[in-house]
Amino acid sequence: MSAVRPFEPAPAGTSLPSLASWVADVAALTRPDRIQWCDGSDREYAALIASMAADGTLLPLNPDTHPGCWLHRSDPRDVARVEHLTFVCHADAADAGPNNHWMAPHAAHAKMDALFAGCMEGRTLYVVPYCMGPIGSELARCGVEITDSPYVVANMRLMTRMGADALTRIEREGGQGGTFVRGLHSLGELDPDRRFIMHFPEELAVKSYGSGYGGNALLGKKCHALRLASYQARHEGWLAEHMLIVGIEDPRGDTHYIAAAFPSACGKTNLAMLIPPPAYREAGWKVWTVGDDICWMRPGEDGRLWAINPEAGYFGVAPGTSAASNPNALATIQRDTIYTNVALIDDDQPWWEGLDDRVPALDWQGRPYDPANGPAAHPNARFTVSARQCPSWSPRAEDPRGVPISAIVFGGRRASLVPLVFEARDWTHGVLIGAAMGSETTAAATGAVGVMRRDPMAMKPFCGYNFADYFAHWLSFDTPGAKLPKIFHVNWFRKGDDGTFLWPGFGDNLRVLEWMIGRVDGRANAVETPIGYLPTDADLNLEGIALSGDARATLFGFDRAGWQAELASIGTYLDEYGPRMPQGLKEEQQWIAICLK
Ligand code: GTP
Ligand code: SPV
Ligand code: MN
Repeated sequence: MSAVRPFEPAPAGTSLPSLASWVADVAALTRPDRIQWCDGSDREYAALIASMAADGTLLPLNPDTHPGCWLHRSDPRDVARVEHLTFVCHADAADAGPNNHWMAPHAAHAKMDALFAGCMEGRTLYVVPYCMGPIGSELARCGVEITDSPYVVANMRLMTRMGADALTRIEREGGQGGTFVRGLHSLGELDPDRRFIMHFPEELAVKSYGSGYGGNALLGKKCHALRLASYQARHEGWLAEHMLIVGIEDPRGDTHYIAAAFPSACGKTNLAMLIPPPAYREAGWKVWTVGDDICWMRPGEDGRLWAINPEAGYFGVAPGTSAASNPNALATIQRDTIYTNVALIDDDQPWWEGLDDRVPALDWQGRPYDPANGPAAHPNARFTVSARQCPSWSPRAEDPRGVPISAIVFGGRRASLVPLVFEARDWTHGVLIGAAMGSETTAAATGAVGVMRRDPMAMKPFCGYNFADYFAHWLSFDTPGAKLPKIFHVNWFRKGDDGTFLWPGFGDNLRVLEWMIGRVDGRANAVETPIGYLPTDADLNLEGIALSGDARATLFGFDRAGWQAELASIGTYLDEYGPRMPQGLKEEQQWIAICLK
């Protein structure tokens, strides 16, 4: 690596007094050696990368195969979100709900400020202004992250609209009495015992200490765009959701936009970048990626829900990404990508389980690869990359109005019971289907993997307030003028007796989306059951895929006894929220339970 070139930061400071005084207060507490206001320029990014390459934070990857790509090895104790250390600090504990860890705001501030005291000595304090959503969009919201991690700054540059334009918007809105989210982050000592992610929804603030990883540290993502935004959205009449947004263009040239909520590491990035099966491609089907993780949507004047992707990049799961499963993602990450915790081939190419059958030389910790140490890449190894590099990137991702949503899809990892796809009878039923979502846990958060838990709307780790109030907010969209999307539930992860997935998934998921669009347009058939409308295997185009009779029966079947037990379990879950749970949702659950008798 060449020597670090000296870099002159952009003229420091801001014309917004509230921002200037917050930065000054944080600097007085954390005592950094220097302060750098980030402008988001290429030059600034290049200088950050060069300094991290010089100190070993980033390792160069093979420049012939992966130009502009870098590897970061995180602290081995810091590899995923930490739900047990994540708190939502409302003044009233009941507002956080049983779905969140809670701490009183004054106690949380005191705890965090003690950790932050002097923590940036010898370090640079970076001020990172960012915008979530297209800069000119009324749906977009801004924030400022203060961090002492150059890795976080570089990732924020890829994941958000970061820099001078965002600062200009923050200053303009601030001058008119507007607010911005204040996120304070420090790597601290990367000690799991001194690690907390604290949210203060009523103050639009986040304090995160002791982790440099993903959703713990890139505060625009889960902390702002989901936990704080969901709370803001409730008060302002919109929705902030853990959903991908994908446009499906049919051979006539009509595009339907679909938003889908799957829990972490359950297939959002893959569905958002789907490549149609060959026969669909030849017929003229196209897929457009608007977003792969987060969706902000609100009712438009026409009564439909209009959605933006607040992010500008992907922080995607590497393991499992291959030329067969997700060629669009693989093409996206050939250049200008930061890889975290992947393995290396002997010529410094990145590698992970499921990529291909080459043999890795070094594992994610930089040790010579030995299968006895576990997988070569960490199961939550990730890539960070600008969304625009994706071959299926939709230019509508920059549309300040967003895109109109035709269908909302919920889904989880369910080895048993739950069929491939079914449709809600109406909005209230759809909200119940979302509220009742279950899924097996994944490596995206620390803790046991493969444990079935309720993960309503894929928001269990991300809803910034009481789920009972959140479900009530969802129900409130069903107003007389509303033209709401149809709601569906999918399960790509149903297993057969031999433990293998019954459904081929990935590109073939388009067959299921085609049926949904047919339902939205009133063309496709379904059978009514107590759990909703189910297609038969004849209602989907299954041409060209091998599915045994048993697999068909399981994927399109309806197990009455199994669902009776499931509805009882859903009822118990809703009751955990006490009288705050909307009556309409409980009545819906009780009605379905009766129909199943
Ligand atoms: P987060 O970024 O954590 O929110 O995850 P995500 O929801 O975007 O999940 P992603 O698309 O990255 O998929 C996670 C894992 O699920 C990868 O290992 C994929 O290969 C696998 N996967 C995705 N879609 C399918 C599918 O249709 N079928 C099967 N069997 N596996 C899938
Ligand atoms: C998730 O866990 O849902 C992610 C990755 O998208 S992280 O940014 O770490 O939250
Ligand atoms: Mn996610």
